[in-house]
Amino acid sequence: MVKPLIEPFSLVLGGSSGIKPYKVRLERRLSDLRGFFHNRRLVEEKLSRGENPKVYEVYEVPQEPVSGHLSLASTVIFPGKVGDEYYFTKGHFHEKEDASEVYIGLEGEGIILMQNREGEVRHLRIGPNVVLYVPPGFAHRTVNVGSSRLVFLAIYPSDAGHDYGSIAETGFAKLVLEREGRPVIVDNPSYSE
Ligand code: M6P
Ligand code: ZN
Repeated sequence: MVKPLIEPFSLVLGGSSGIKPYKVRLERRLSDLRGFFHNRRLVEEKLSRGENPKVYEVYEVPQEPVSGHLSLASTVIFPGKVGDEYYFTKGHFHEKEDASEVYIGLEGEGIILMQNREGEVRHLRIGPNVVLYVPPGFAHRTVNVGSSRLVFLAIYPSDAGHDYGSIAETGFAKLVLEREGRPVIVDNPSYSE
């Protein structure tokens, strides 16, 4: 018999952190997302005025990065935009190409952009009671398209790894922008394959 590495545990959903208790808290501000929003000039202008708003927070319950374990994380994306582009997470591929991920919507309204290595994009809505499957091979970015916090729980293999480099280099092929008060998905003019 293999000796279990850790004891079973449970978490409670809800509250300001989305899950409780959590182990690690990360925050991403506008300055951490330099180069990610399509209007880079506007980002630099805001930063030079001393505006560096918090875009999202991640509350993690990570496990050892070994096969068989699952890590848990809730993400809170604040409402906001840079120009007409809604706040979003950086987005990443998994370093382990066969690692998938499940998202469970807790609060607010969002769109998950998913893009494979061929640059094909899929998108799905997330919100309370939505369970969403990100298959292996798709980079994933979450966009808050509502006027309140977007909160969701993510469950993923703890050895999945985050590859941010590919997305930082090429961007996503689609942008989620506000047009007449509603989100629209448009081609990213600066996407490079
Ligand atoms: C979800 C999961 C996490 C991820 C977080 C923020 O909770 O996918 O693994 O870290 O969103 O997304 P990103 O790492 O792309 O900034
Ligand atoms: Zn992931």
